Amino acid sequence: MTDNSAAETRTRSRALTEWVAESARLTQPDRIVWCDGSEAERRRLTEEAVAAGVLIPLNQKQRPNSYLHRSNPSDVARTEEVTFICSRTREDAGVTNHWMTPEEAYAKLGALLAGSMAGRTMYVIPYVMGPIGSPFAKVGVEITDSIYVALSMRIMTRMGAAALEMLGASDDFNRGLHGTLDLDPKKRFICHFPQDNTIWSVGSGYGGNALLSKKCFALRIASALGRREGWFAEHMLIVGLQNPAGETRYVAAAFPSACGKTNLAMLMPPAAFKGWKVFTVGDDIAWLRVGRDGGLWAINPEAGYFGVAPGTSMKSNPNAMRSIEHDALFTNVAMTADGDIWWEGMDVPAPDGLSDWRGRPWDKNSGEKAAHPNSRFTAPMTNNPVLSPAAEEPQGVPISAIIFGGRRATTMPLVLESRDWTHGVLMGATMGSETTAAAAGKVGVVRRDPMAMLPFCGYNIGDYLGHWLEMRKQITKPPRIFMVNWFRKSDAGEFLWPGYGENMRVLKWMLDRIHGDAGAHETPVGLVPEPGDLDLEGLEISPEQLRSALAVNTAEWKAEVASAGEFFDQIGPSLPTPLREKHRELAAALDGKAG
Ligand code: OXD
Ligand code: MN
Repeated sequence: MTDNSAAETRTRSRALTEWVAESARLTQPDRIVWCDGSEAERRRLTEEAVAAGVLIPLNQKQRPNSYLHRSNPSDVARTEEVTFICSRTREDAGVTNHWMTPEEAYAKLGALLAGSMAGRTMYVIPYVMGPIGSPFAKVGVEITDSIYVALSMRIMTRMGAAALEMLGASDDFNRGLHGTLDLDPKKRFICHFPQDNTIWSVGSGYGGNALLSKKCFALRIASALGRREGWFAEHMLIVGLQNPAGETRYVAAAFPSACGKTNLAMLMPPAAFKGWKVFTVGDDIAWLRVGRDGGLWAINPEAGYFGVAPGTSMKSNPNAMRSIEHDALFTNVAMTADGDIWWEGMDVPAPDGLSDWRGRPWDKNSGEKAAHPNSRFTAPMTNNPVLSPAAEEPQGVPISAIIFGGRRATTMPLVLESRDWTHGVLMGATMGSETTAAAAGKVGVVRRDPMAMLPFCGYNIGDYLGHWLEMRKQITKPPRIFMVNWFRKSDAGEFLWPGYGENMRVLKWMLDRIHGDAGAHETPVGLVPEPGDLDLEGLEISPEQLRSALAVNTAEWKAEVASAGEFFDQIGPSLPTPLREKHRELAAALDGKAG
């Protein structure tokens, strides 16, 4: 076994050196490479990945430094069925998580990992989540035998020497061990040990399963750390909205996977919104803490975007398209004959000679998609032309509003304002959304997805909701909480609201509710704008269509509240009493009885 011990000796953390040695004893790699995050290293690893067929160079004139990766066709999305929270008791994991005892998980995955890196290279990837030096930031180290993971982690995190520097001699870092094995789905397990700040993931190379910084650390483990330490780790984008007077307000918004978080985070305001600017702080994950002013402050712990490719176009998200012009990795998209990328919804017709996501010649008439529906781009946030100057701000940005949103064809109005914090938490807790291709399984089924955290909460969901209520005691200046739905459809099955950049109109209404004098009317389920309360300048939408988008239909809501009640029953005794009570009040209000 060889290693580049020059980098290793740069760490002063004995705990890290010992853990790497222990992992190597278990997995038996031929070589150990400590990643330093340098440009020279990126070039070297990229050359190796190309030589091994893991990366395919794209047309370097059209897309400099950009590469395509084709995954194993059985490994294209997160696999929630084999994702486990290995807390000490089943109760600690709660009913929404799969649970395995820590002993069983370590033994089972240990047996799979034993000797699994023989003939392979082990990459040791130290990384920081959050701006370096920020009081929010945390160090993780991922050990992996995947060169694709190593190169992706360089884009998605602040990786390398700076992380070792921040760690110093400390033993306080997340330990993520990832083994690709032979990608047999039967040997695929993603196990989280919150009490040990540890993740073991085997049998998958897919981003959400294998880039352990992202869903595994920054959400599942971090949510459990946040509960212990008094902060939140959330599945939220963070966006700054600057008005023509130059004032910037920030909102954080939780949506389930593949529901347009990246689009909202990079939104282009409509032409009529002269002087407005939008800045991206983050597109997927927010870590939020209570500031000295009693408000909530947020950072984006990541340094790059792992966005859903299909549907991304110059029309839907020009800033994302610019973010992937160079230095980007693409996974499972289609490739054109001249070595560029293509996917459905790119708004350019499919050229002749396309290879599909598996590398086969694509037949337009086959009825099959050329790009996988969960194909992705990975790009550094510094590529984003509207990256917020505050993205590196160690104290984060102050949050004026929290938004929850699902993908719902019916029931949920375009926007709904909560009456108070507990009502807002109830909205988030009972949020429903149709499933998407981001996770393996059936697409389009409505499931309850509290705060868009159903697949990402690292502990008992009832305790998680309790943490949201409990934190209110410290948040003396709470952000206002809203619910949105960009996806409501007419009886004829057409979207009622144009979405994308036009969503700015809804965001502006929220800011005007908080800081100005925008109107709203009371409904049993919350406050809703009248059509005239929204700034509709330059938007062609019929009054009936807008009324349908904003409508609160009592029959639909009774069914919604009943379904949310069933979900609350499943959570059982850990569900906080104030949420049960609020839910009962809501049901009574819909029945026309005083709450
Ligand atoms: C993601 C997801 O990749 O939510 O961000 O699945
Ligand atoms: Mn996500």
